[in-house]
Amino acid sequence: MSGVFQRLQESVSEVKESATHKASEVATTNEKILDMYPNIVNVHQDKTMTTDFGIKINDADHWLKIVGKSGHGPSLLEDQIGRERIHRFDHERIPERVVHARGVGAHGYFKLHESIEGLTSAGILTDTSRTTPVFARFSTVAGSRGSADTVRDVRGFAVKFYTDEGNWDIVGNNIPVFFIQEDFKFPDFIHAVKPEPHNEIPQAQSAHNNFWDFQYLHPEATHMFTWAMSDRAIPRSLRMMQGFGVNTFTLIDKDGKRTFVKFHFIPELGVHSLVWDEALKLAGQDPDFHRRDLYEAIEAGSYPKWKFGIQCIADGDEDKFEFDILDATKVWPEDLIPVREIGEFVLNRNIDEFFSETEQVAFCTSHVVPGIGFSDDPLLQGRNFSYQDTQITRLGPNWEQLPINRPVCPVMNFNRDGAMNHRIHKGTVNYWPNRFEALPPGNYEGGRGQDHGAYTEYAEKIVGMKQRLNGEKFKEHYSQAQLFYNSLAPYEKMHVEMALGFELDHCDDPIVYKRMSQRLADIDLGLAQRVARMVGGDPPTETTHPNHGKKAPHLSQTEFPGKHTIATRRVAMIIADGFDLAAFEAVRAVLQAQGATTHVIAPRRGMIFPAGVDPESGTGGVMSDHHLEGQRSTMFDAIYVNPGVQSVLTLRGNGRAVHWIREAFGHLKTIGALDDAVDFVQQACSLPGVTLALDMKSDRVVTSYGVVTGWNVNVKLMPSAKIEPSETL
Ligand code: HDD
Repeated sequence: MSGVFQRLQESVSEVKESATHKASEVATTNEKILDMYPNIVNVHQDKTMTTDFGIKINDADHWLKIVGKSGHGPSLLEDQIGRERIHRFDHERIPERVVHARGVGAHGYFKLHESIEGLTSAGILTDTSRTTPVFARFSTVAGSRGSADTVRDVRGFAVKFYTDEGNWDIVGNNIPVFFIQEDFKFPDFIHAVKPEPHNEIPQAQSAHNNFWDFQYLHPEATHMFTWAMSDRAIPRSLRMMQGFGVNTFTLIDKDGKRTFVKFHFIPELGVHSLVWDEALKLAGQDPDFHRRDLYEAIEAGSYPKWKFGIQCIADGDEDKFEFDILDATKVWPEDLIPVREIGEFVLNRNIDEFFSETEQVAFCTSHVVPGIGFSDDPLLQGRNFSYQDTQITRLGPNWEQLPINRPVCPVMNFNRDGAMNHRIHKGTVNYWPNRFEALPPGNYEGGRGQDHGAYTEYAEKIVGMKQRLNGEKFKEHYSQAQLFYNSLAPYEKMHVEMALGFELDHCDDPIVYKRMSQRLADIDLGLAQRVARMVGGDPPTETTHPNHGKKAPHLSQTEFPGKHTIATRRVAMIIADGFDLAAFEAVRAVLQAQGATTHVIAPRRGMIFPAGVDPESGTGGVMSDHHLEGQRSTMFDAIYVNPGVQSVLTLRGNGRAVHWIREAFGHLKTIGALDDAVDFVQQACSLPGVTLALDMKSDRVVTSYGVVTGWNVNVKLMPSAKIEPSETL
């Protein structure tokens, strides 16, 4: 036995070593990663294949058969090794999440910069010396697990904080409001947005009759669908989205005082979006665009970072606002209730295995730690019920024991058994109270009450009638939809209009698009008229809810430009044989020095020879990463066309090269060019009605950062890090 024991010990330390052999892995190992070590199996080191019950296998390729003369023969059911393989495979799938099925996750940490001791007793929000491990999962909502990343949809933004006092989950979105006010309507809402029941069409899209029928029949959804039609629903990167807890929670201080709170994550890189045409194309060209982007950024050490902020309303002030602060279809405008930034959240480690981490991670809004509580927000109340329940279907009753879900602090209670229980409880009793406990019931060691660090509900006296209704202010649905629309930049408004035009065009039932054309008048009459004309609705001439004309800061994403940086942006450098090597190397050095990733694109993949180098020599060239047909401009933030007489001549005659430039121009991307390539770029972009203002000299290099959000505007390329949308066409 001692030999077996020794082998086990060795294998644990082997795993520890191998799992940390990369410097980046050592640097990013935290308490949660260490907690998961005993479960990590290193497939590349364990060369001996065994069955699940541990015996070594002598042939991992063939079923046991009775082999006749010809080498054929029936397979034998007695082959327990073969049976195990196939049976195990037959049961690999678990139900995908009923919503948010497609997602991607990563590990990281949370660091508090400013204690909010006056508001909460939560250790994670008061102890600035702590670094708390986190796991985040970003997702789309409507699509299946295999759907595309860049669809128009809300993005889930779920963060699990493994605190010293237990797990705290913020299960938020990248949009601060929601479609419905009560969880009661959630099943109807999700049925309406998912593919239609008779033919399961369309996948991962809201552009269909049922979704818009639901939107019309639920005026409370108006604010949220305006956000969902904005650029927020087509993010450039998951690293460039805001996160919102959406629901109203509470903070409870050590004396039991309560404060209403909303949680915010603000990305260091700013909020940026794709343009719709790009998003559509990317869905086919690279369905994993966002997943890949996150993975690559973390691998490259460009760790995505968000500031963590709170908005607070004191207990007693909740009725001072036009809106109900517990209504999840309303924002708390930041000019009224500013966001206080108190910490940061960083993702610095990729997962080791998708299924066991990203697929098995499970969040619950009801998972809060002492010092954080709920509110009577009816949507939150229902969510608190739903998440725990859905995890039982998806993962089984012991889902909280799974490595990715278990807390890093001790767990002790008398919950027992159930499928796939992994804990082995030592002791002769499994009930409470029991004869071994010295303390009277309710005073289990550690005890109750804040003094012992236990979770204590806020004591609130409630007197009321049992009824199915919400507060009066829940009945107002259009004021904040107007506020949001009014606060957008002109091109953002245009995008909302185009998005509505696209979506309603996909509805073929006139009841749906005609009614919706009327509803839009409750946001803005002009918007409703323009959309109605596009989609075949009857342009409304009046509205019962005229636009109040008010605006609020921080609703437009242009308010969140983030760090003005080219870092982590993808730049395609286009060359062909005969290119100017000196220019190429100079530009590449500048781009890389600023943290951009450069990708060489040429008519073929392989060595591309600069001017003056004989291709026959087979050396002295630059290896291209891709050929022009293998990738598309949509996959890059900017393109740069390198000079060189022969190179430019070749590219001019290459339809795909011209398409790259035109498409990038149409998507308002930075296009850099030098010398003779400038003329080529200008000509390629001289589409009817479009003029390209290129302000570049050969001695200056464009180092602008990637995408601006806009459509049909002229782009002026500046030699400095700046892009200016000029007049709209
Ligand atoms: Fe939900 C998953 C966010 C309302 C029921 N939700 C889920 C996820 C996110 C959100 C990010 C994915 C978590 C993950 O990555 O595993 N949901 C929200 C937000 C809402 C919201 C921001 C509004 C404020 N959700 C909501 C309601 C209900 C649910 C009203 C039901 C009453 N949500 C679920 C669920 C899911 C879920 C069915 C599916 C998978 C899961 O929980 O773990 O329980």
